Amino acid sequence: MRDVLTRLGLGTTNPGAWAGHALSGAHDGSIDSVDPSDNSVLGSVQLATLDQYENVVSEAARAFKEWRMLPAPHRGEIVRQMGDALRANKVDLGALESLEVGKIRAEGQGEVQESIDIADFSVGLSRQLYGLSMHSERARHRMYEQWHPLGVVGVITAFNFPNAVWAWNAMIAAVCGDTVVWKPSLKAPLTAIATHKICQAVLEKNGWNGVFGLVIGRDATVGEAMLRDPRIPLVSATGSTRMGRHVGSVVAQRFGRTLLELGGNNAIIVEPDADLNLAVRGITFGAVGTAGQRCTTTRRLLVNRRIAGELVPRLVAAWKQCRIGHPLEEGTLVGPLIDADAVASFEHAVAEAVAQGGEILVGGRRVQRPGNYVEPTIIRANPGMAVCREETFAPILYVMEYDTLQEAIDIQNDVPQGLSSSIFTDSFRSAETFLSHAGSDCGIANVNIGTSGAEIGGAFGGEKETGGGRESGSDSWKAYMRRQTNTLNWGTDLPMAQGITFTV
Ligand code: UN1
Repeated sequence: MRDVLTRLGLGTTNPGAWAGHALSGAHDGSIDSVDPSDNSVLGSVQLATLDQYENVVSEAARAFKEWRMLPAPHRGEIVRQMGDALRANKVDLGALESLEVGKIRAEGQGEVQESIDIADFSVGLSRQLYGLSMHSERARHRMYEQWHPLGVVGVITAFNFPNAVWAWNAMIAAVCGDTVVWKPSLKAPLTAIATHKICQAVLEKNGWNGVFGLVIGRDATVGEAMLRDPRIPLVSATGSTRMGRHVGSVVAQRFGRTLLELGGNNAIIVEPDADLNLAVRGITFGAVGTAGQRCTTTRRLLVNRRIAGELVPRLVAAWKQCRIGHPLEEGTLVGPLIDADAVASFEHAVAEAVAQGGEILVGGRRVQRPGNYVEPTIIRANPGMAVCREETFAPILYVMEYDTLQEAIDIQNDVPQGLSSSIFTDSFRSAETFLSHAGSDCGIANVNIGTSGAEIGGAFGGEKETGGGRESGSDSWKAYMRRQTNTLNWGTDLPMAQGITFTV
């Protein structure tokens, strides 16, 4: 199973700083990459020093000056080749994710597919970085806007999407003319190194170095340096709300930009007219998929009281059928949590829920086997319970009953987070109410689809404590560029705007 490590060029000890090429020499200690299915060590990574961080960012800043001059469609052509390189390595990279973060095989490969998709999207985008043109109020004047590359983009990623979330940022940043320095989670360093090497090989073949850099290091050293670095005009960060609050305030002090994708507390509303076959499947994948470790995971189920007696037992039965096992084993639907801390958070949340009046309907315990396995869990809850307002990165679904759609929408919106949301209904009126400005307050709102598994073509992100950023599709590329408004006078007079006369 572990031959993928060799095939992807990973050794037992791996350098943690890359400015295109590996930066060897001094290091700030090392960390182990640990297989969460049995807590054995997959390999170790030498952590980057501040000096190495300096080198990576200087390389990225140097490369930016040249990369931005390459026409965007030519940058897109290189990104197209990266998409092909990821295609060629999809099976191995997906398996590496299974080993390093515990995703089941289909989800590991699904994540790499997201990276391939965003590469394809970015290739098209490279010919479409459109600005508007406006009618000037002055005669013989032309006014328009253009989008220029921004500079070095810092990308901070979480363990749970150790490949695709980088790609959402890096592929788009690359066609926009930016260079990228990536600081991945210390819980998924090997996936980052393998991904970097695959894309770097493409850049090198095309004669480029320093366009993508990788710094695997401690938050307190290289992380803080990145936040305070005036050479990095944009920091795009995925992680907890606590982390995002820090990133946002530090970067704002230097008037840098942030793109934040933070915690979610996503709910599915099920109306009495819903197709329950769809609902059961959507809720199960949403809550149990990735062992509840997606930011888009379904954490709350709001079910109309009239159908709760039918839907909830069906979910309990489905939960019992979800096979827990090694992520690469055929038939496994639930792999391990990332580490022992995650298991402790799961147990803490379950205990809190019970103490606050919740009732466990299925699951609730860790699984007695090596590794960090827990049982997918359903807890009957009520919206007043404090634990239901928090994001616990584990497969726990809180079920609450409601009487009217308005009540359900109010409960759904009454949490600090605002990432994803769904309604299952066959009523046009209920669906439109949910999607209206008086409905879901989330960045993503779906009908008859679960909360997770968004396509890359749409803008991805959420409101409130989710951070307000939008990544991946639609016009998210604008975050990676700076807008310049240009007004040109092709006349023989100098009229002022607003009708002002000012003659000397
Ligand atoms: C995340 O968990 O940080 O919509 C990203 C989804 C995936 C991305 C999740 N496309 O579930």
